[in-house]
Formats: sequence, structure tokens, C-alpha cells
Amino acid sequence: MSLIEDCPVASGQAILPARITELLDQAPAARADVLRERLNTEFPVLQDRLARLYDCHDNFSDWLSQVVAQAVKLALSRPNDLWALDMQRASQPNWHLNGSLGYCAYVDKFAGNLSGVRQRIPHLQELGVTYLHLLPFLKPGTPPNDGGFAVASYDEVDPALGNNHDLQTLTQELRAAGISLCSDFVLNHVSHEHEWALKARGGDAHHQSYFHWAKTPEDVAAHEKNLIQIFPNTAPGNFTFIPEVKAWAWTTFYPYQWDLNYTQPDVFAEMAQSLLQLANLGVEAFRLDSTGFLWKRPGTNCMNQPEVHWILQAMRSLTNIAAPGVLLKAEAIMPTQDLPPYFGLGETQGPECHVAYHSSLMSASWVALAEENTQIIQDVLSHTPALPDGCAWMTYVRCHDDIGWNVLRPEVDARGADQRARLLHASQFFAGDVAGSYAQGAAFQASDPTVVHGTNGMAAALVGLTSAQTPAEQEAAKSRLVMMQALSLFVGGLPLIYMGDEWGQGNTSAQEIAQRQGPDGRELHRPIFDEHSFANRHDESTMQGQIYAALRAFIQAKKQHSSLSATHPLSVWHTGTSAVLGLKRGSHVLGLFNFSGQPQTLSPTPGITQNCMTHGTDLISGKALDLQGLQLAPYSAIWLKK
Ligand code: OTU
Repeated sequence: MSLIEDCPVASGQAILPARITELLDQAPAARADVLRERLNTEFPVLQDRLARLYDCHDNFSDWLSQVVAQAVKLALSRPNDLWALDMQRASQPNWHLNGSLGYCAYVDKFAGNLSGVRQRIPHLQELGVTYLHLLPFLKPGTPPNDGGFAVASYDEVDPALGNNHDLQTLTQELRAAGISLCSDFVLNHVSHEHEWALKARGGDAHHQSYFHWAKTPEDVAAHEKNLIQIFPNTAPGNFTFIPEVKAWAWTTFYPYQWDLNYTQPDVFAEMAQSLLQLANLGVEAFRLDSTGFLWKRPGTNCMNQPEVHWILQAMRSLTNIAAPGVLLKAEAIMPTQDLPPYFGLGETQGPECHVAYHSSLMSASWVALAEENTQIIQDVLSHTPALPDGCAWMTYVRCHDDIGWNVLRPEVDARGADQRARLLHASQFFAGDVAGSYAQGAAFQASDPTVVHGTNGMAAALVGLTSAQTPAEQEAAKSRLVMMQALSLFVGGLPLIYMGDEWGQGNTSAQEIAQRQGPDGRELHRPIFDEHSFANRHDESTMQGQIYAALRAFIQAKKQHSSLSATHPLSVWHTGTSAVLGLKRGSHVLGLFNFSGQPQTLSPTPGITQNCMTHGTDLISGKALDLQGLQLAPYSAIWLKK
């Protein structure tokens, strides 16, 4: 299926195609000069990566020049304010790391539609948000559509949420408020109602080549042997029979999500164009969904193939030409060891994504909470590399997906053959199936009780806030929630808060779930934003007010103290007790996180003396603290500065 094996890699000096020099000669001089400079750096990269992928196709050079011309034209038509933003950011590669805070929400559940999101801007500013990820808002296929992750048109906003003009207005208002809008960009698959899929069904051979097909049941079986199942319960298998084509379309996710065939150069060119057009509407960041699956190599599990990185590096290069202020975020829910290449640290080095989700840290934090032991977080952090300039981990406690446990397999396997049981325990714990568990989540996609997959539920339900009966239980649950968020804020270059978690919203009600399209357990943590409870956020006599105040204190501290910035290296600081995680940021800041339900006392250990930090000021209370003999309340987080 892959065409690249025999492709020679182009080498030698990259010379700009005549088509491009002509375009630039006719363009206004100021922009043309800047673009010539950008192309000096980017054209050789682009030529190299795209030649690796597509050089064996006829007319590669002509195709390449069209792709570049398309980017240059979009750069020339980029609105002035965005052009200026690009120029400003080019001189500050870490612009997105400065006290940044992400927030993630569904447009309809958070605010009704895109205009409604504009009304929310003051709330986002109050919290300190600088980056807003709105879950898919492009035109989706008819429901069920995986919450919008089955896109029918990348060039149009979902009419139920607004139109392209609304999007542009929203991005402008957000920008004026210091907030960058992030849009999902589903690279791996399109809705079966996308024009390409409709044409393919109609017999158009060119558009059939935009997808992957298996011709016989034997072909399907041969592929399936090596592939994992993402939704084994609700969408078993990776292929869907399409009667009109008399073949099986490759559908890694739901049957209505057809995987794109990136061996077809037009797929790459069209997707790149749509992305850059959205950038010109003011979208400042793209969450590149399911990046790990972009390239299929028969005989492998078809994940994280080298070509994935050539595709992403080529996308980055085009972005650097047409919209260099834009961030690319890899959604690659993979073990930590598989992530460095998404930052361009793999075999083929070079700029790739600016941000990637640290899903292992997220999952490990939940395991640590269930085990009241932070060993697994330390194991994950030991696999977490320092990042190149301009790159950041997106840390988070919850998001719109399940908590996947399998990303932690390398860490648990390294601790012994019997250790996978810990993941099963965590999933049972958060489903509330373990004696003493306070959690009200649910297992995801696991029909077999001995197999772990994921866990659903809002953070408040998982930490026991919604099950708490007594003030002491409420207090413990609140502390768990705040401590988990404080850890994410401490580690992340770009920490992300999921809608409602800033004040402890609980699960979607059963009644509400019953009304939703398509059976998907993840609806449990996709509630409609509860306006009524949110209104309590400034009232500290309420639970919502206490959570909101505690969280904001950490957010503010992160913004005020540049020594907390992720540009300073992170290291594990041995606290002497595995219930308490100690993390140093640079040499002056220490974060302590007590994952146990018992108070913990720090005792003098080699860690304390070795690292020369014996005391500090609590960045939240302002109190001077001595680390020797320091008492940590159950589930508390303390940030100290020397
Ligand atoms: C992503 O998810 C999205 O976040 C999901 O909401 C979509 O359903 C999915 O893509 C398809 O578009 O594996 O790396 O286990 O973590 O599906 C991509 C559930 C993914 C998700 C998983 C994930």
C-alpha cells in the first residue's frame, strides 16, 4: 500500500521554482521580501520531506511548486493583523509558554454556538485563559459523527454553530482578549459524507484513491492481524464494507470515519490548503487529531510510522511559510517514548509540532491517586525528554476523551510481568468497583472485565466530589481535584483545563445521555455547562467557589513567577516517601504533591540535602516553610520558591 519504499530522496541545492519567483516578483515588496527569506529556510525542508513521500509520482516537481504556490498565495492574502502577529511571534519562539493556560470546551455545551462563546470571553479572562480549544466546529457528517470528529467539510463552520464570518469575529475578539483559538484539524479521516467519500462511492477512481481499500475478506483479515482496536465495543474492526465500491474502506475509528490515504499527494495538498485557509480566518492553533495513524504500512500496527513525521514536518514547513505564528499540536495518545518524534526529535529531525499532549502523565496521575503512590509518575517523568526551544507539553487532568490506561504499559511492564494488574485496578477503582473507592466513573470499551481500556467521567466524579456524603469527604475530594490540577499546572508548558473542571462540574445526567445520538460512553463527561453552579464561583461558602479560588491561586502564581515557567528544566526531587511527589523547576522552585489520604511529614533525606533546598516561601500562602519536618495535609499541593 505504501509507495515510498523505492523513492529516491532528492538531494542537492533547492532552487525556487519559476512559478514562485514570478508570484513574488508581482507581490508587494514588503511581503515578498519576508516570504523570500522564509522560503530560503523552508523550501529545502519541504522539498526534502515531500520528495521522500511523493517523488515517485509523475510530475513531482510541478506538484511541489503548486503546493508551495498555494501557501505563498495564502501568505500574500493573510489579513494584516495576522501577518503582524506572525512577525511578532517569529522573534519570540516561546511566546506560548508565558503563563499560558488552556481551556477546552464543546461549543454547543459551553455556549450554544460561536457567538455564545464570545459572551464567555470575560469568564475565560477571569480564569486566566490564553488558549481556547473548541472541540470540532467544522461542518460534520449527519449524527452520529463522533462529536464532530467526522468532518464533512473543512472549509465551512458547522451551520448549527454559526458560519465562517462568526468564526472570524470570534477569533478577533479572542485575540483582543489575549486568547488564541485552537481548532481541531482531523487529519486522519473524513466523514463518509465528505465530498471525497461521496465521489468515491459514486465510482470516481481519482477520489477512490483518497482512501485505503481492502478488496477481499482475506485482505481485511491480513491487516486486522496487526492492528489495534480503538473502539472495540462500539466500532469493532478497522474496515467497513462499502457496497458501491465492492471493497472495504479502512476505518480505524467509527465506520463513518474513512481514513485518508496520504500516499495520494492530492490528499496532502488539499488538507494543507484547508488548514492554511482556517489560519487566515484567525485560528491560531491546530489540534492535529489522531496523528499517529496517518500512514499505513502493511505488516505493522500502522502507528507512528516514519512517514507520519515527514507529513507533519511538511505541514509545519508550509505553516512556517504562510502563517508562522500558528501552533501545531500533536494529538498522539501514545506511550511517552513514542512522543519525542512529534516534536521533531525522531530519526528525521526538524521542526514538527509545537505542542503535544502528555497523556501518560495524565493517566499516571490517576493511577497514582488510586494507589496513593507516585512511583508511576516518576517512571513516566524519567521517560519525558526536555523539549526543543518553542516546544511544550500540554498537560491536563481530563479532556473530552476517556483516560486511556494502555499508554502506561511500558512503565508498568518495566516494573515486572505482573504489573499490568495495576492498570486494571485503576480502571476498576475509578469505575467505583473497588471497595473503598470514592469514584463515580465508568469503564470505557471494555466488555471483558480482565482487559483495561479506558475510563470515563468528569474529574469531579472521579475524585469523589459527587459521591461525598460528609464535609470530610467533600474536603478530601476537593483537595484531590485541586492537587491534580496543581500538578498539571506545575509540569505543563501549556496546561489545559477541561470545561467545568475549574469549579467541579459532575457527570452528564443519565437523562441527558439518553437523549444523545449514538452510544458512546464518553458522553458521561460531556455535560452541558451548568450555569447555575458556575454562578457560585465567587462564593467561597460553596464548593464551586472553593475549588475555583484554589485553582485560580495556582494559576495566578504560575503567571506571576517566571521561575515556574516550563523553560526551566524539570527534575524529580526525592521526598523520601513515595506518597509525595517532589518536582524541581530550575533550581529555585519546588512542587510537592501528596497523593495520599494521610498527612505526610518530610524527613531529612539525602534528596533534601543534595539538592540544596532546605526552605522556601509557599507561593500560595506566602508563608516561610522549612522542608525538614514539613507537614503536608492529605492530598495537598505546595509550591515553594527559594
Ligand atoms: C481522537 O481520539 C479524538 O480525541 C476522539 O474524540 C475521536 O473520537 C478520535 O480521535 C477519532 O477522531 O486515538 O490519537 O480512546 O483517546 O480515539 C487519536 C479514545 C485517538 C481516544 C482516541 C483518540
